[in-house]
Amino acid sequence: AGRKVYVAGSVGPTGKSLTLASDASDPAFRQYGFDDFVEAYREEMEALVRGGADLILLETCFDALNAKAAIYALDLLGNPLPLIVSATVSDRSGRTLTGQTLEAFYRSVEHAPTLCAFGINCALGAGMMAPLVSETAGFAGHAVSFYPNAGIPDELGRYNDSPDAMAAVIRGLAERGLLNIVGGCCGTTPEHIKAIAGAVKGLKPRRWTPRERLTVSGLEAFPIDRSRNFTNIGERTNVAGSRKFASLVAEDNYDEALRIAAAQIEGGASVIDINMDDPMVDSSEKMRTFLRHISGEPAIARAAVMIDSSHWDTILEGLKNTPGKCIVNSISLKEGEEEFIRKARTIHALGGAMVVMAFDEEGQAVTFARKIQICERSYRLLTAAGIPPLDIVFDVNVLSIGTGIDEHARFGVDFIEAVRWVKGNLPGALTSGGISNLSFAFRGNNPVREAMHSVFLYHAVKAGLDMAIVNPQMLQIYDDIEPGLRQAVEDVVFDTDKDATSRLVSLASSMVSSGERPAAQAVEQKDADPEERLKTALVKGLSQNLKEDTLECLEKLGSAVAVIEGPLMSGMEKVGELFGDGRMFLPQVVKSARVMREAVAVLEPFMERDGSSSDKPKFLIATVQGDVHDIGKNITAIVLTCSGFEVTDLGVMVPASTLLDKAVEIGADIIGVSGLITPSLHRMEEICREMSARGMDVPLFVGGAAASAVHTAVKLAPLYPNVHYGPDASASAVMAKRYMQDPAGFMAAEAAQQERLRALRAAG
Ligand code: THG
Repeated sequence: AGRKVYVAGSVGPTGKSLTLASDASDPAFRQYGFDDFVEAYREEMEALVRGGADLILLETCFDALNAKAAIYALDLLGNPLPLIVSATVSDRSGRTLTGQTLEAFYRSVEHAPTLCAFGINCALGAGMMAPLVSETAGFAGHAVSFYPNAGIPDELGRYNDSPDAMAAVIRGLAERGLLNIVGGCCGTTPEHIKAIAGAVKGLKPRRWTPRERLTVSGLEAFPIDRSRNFTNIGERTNVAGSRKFASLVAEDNYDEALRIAAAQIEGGASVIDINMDDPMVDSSEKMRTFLRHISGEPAIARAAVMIDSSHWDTILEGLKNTPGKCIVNSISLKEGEEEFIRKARTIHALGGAMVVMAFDEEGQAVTFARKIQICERSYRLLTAAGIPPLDIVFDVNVLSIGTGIDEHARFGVDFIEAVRWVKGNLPGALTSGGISNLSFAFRGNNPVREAMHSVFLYHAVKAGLDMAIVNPQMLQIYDDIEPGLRQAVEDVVFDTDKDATSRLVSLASSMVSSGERPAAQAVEQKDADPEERLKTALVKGLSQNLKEDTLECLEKLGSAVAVIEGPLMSGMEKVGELFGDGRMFLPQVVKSARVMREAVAVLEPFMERDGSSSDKPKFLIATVQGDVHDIGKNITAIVLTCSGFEVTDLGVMVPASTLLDKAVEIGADIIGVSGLITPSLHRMEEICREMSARGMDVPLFVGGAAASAVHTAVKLAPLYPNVHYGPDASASAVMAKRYMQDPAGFMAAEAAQQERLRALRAAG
């Protein structure tokens, strides 16, 4: 028609997540790894390129780690085509399914060399997504795309946003200059696209500016912005820097190890340095396992990660298991230019920023002159190799001072001056340093070490230091340091005179070592009664005092069942409520379910043992045929198990006949099926028909995003009377309990409720 039309090769998110654990009891297990995804995406994209696509559209992304694998696959193909990355949000929190904010997600993918646009698709319909578009336009250093679905499917699986309604929302956004590319996703028709195209005709596209700073991310984005003070990188999750962390990792005690990470973040760290380089352990395996555990801990996963290792394989393992924008620590010219550039390119292709140490073929730079010479050379090589200056973080080596050795006297001041030089001469590059190295000479004397760190950091930040690896518990406010000590430290840092060190040493020996200050306390809730404490633990996903609180509830309430049905169920109900409101997001829900499981494990020995486990009611669960979504189903299975059911999980894409045969075989008391996509509603109808045909009377619970109370009442119940809608995992567990206690009462109440819905529906 005389128009230029481009064809995008669509690459989907797949039905699997690299970030979320598929088995909540084994947070480090993944069915597939990063390399499997890279291989699958490479094959798919290569075919699209060969087939003549003009660009690649990586769409409906719900997991940034999946997206990073796709971006890396495109890189392996030589980045032959422009790329659009389109994320999707899964609930009203406005986050991806894995819990990332849209900006955190964008920071994970903005490194893609041929990225030409970033945006959102699918999801909640144009109206509910409009605020997310304006949010995206606020941070994206690329063009912004937006192609929503025609609203959320209604109870009968229909998309109801009209072409005009959609076009009006999109026009409103385009008029505000927020959009570059528009279109329609699920449920839109040629009429919708026509209306949208007409509505934006003649409007000016959004203008954008390339990024000006490094922004790292975990579940949230953290700009490295000196106007907001330096970025605090927690040092305690380092096996080489903490005996305690080292022994926890060696024992695979990840619960406690995670607590150390959490304490860093509570103490102010927005990035945590993770180092597993213990010669006695497999550091790649530990890196992978620890990072995967972090993915299941929203309070820790919110922070960004610094992957600290001197083993290249461990660095790669770290990059392949980090959903956010991370920083690799470190590379250097130690092994020559070729290795240096090769590693830098790979880190960049995998989405990491990188710490570059002031090392070269000759060794570590200790003088000001050598530090700046190596940084200058590194910068030149890296930028020529296509590494963005904003992803380069120079570390000009914090070395120990106050050692009494003359050659060490200028180490402090040379670091500070080299930082100033880098910031003044290497545009865009950032600076970092490991502050605790400074005070090794005063090991065992924490008050002096704290004062040294605080004074040094104060001056280094003034000179331009962007970030520092610190122990947040060993920092003081500069002005609060006792003036005599502060002066003595300052004299050593700036090497004011020959006697500076001996003055500090004699001051130090007159001070009593105080030992490490206690770590930040877990939420204090001593006053609350034990039920309240248990409920809070569940809602917040905290397991610190879980055992004590559970046992106290047991004593107070008299039986394990009373504890499960009381505080634990009411906690799960609260979780369901918060999730429904968008005030909690999925990884937090999984965390809560895990706490529930732990609490039940504590109660298990106290459960009436007068029968075997076969006395437990049997719940058969599956995702329906044609649907691969199982996250909600898995949570439901966990919650049910924790509520005393024996759960048989048939997995995903389960045909009606397989499901019902199994139900008969095991004598299921309840069957539960789940589905996220609209066609799953038809599969549920089919199951109902089949159950009637077989003359079954087992209750069928339906759930998942596709299901609804109205669809169940209007479409399913006429096919099979004993079908019930479960709005979420905790509600389903509560319903299952109610049914088991009083089947007739439950069914009567449900039937009345469904009748009301049908009457309302019939009345329009
Ligand atoms: N630059 C970069 N990375 C680094 C460093 C750096 N990573 C490692 C290190 N230096 C920064 N991390 C630490 C961690 C702990 C300590 C010092 C630096 C430390 N540990 C105590 C000690 O050894 O006395 C505590 C020991 C314990 O608790 O067992 O001081 O410079 N890029």
